Amino acid sequence: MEENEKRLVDLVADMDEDEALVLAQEMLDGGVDPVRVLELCREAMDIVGKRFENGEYFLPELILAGEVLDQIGAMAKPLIMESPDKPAKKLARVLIGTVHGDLHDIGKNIVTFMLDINGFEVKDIGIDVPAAAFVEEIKAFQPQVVCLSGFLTLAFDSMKETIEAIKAEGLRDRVKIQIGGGQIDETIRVYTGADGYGLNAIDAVSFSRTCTGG
Ligand code: B12
Repeated sequence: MEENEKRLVDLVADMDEDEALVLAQEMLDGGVDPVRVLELCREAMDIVGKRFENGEYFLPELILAGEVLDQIGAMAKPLIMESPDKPAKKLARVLIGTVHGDLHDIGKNIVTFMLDINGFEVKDIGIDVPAAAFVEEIKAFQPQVVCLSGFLTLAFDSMKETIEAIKAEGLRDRVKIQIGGGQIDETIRVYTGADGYGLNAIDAVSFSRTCTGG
């Protein structure tokens, strides 16, 4: 990792909001890939999470970290949108939401944004979404892909319930389901009954492309 990259991770993790924003802007102005800048922020969030687990940080720090990330996201997103390989027409419909019991949405918002600029028609139904709401939206919006996001461990059960509800309504064969956020792996994918899992927004785009031939 380059020196500036490491400094950005440290500044965000150390809650040095003003300096973090200045450095992020400098890096973006200097031509650093905005997707890379967002990835560095995600790494910083892992450090924030560990400090929270260890009792060094508390809820206010989690909230502040989320705000810093939102602000850096707002700087980076317009630059990602200028990218020349952006497809002109919408490819397929993707429904996305954070499952019930879970309020984390920064990662979901990045995934939504990346799907959108990569040509998918994305409907984001927010946070703490009950299984029944996913079912209704599948009926109304008719997506080819459903993305379930969740960061908490308890989200795994909500994802499983959501997929079971989709199955119970006879809609399971109509959609490909991908899960993401937090500590998700193949074991969790099997547990929840999803078709795939992803670790970042790029995985979400690749999965949706593969599923829809886009
Ligand atoms: C910011 C934050 C918050 C903010 C959230 C603000 C918001 N608007 O989202 C606030 C303060 C609200 C919060 C609250 C809580 N939090 Co919190 N939070 C975090 C923190 C520090 C960062 C999360 C984040 O935004 N990361 C950055 C984004 C960009 O990354 P991401 O979410 O992983 O998303 C990427 C990928 O996962 C992926 N992705 C995401 N969704 C999807 C979907 C699909 C389909 C795909 C393919 C990919 C994908 O792509 C994204 C972009 O690359 C994490 C620690 C950490 N390790 O990150 C703890 C963390 C998630 N929180 C935690 C906890 C415990 C809580 C609280 C219970 C605290 C409390 N005592 O109240 C509450 C729970 C509230 C609730 N019911 O949800 C724990 C969870 C532990 C667990 N295993 O369950 C963590 C891990 C901290 C820790 N180590 O203890 N939190």
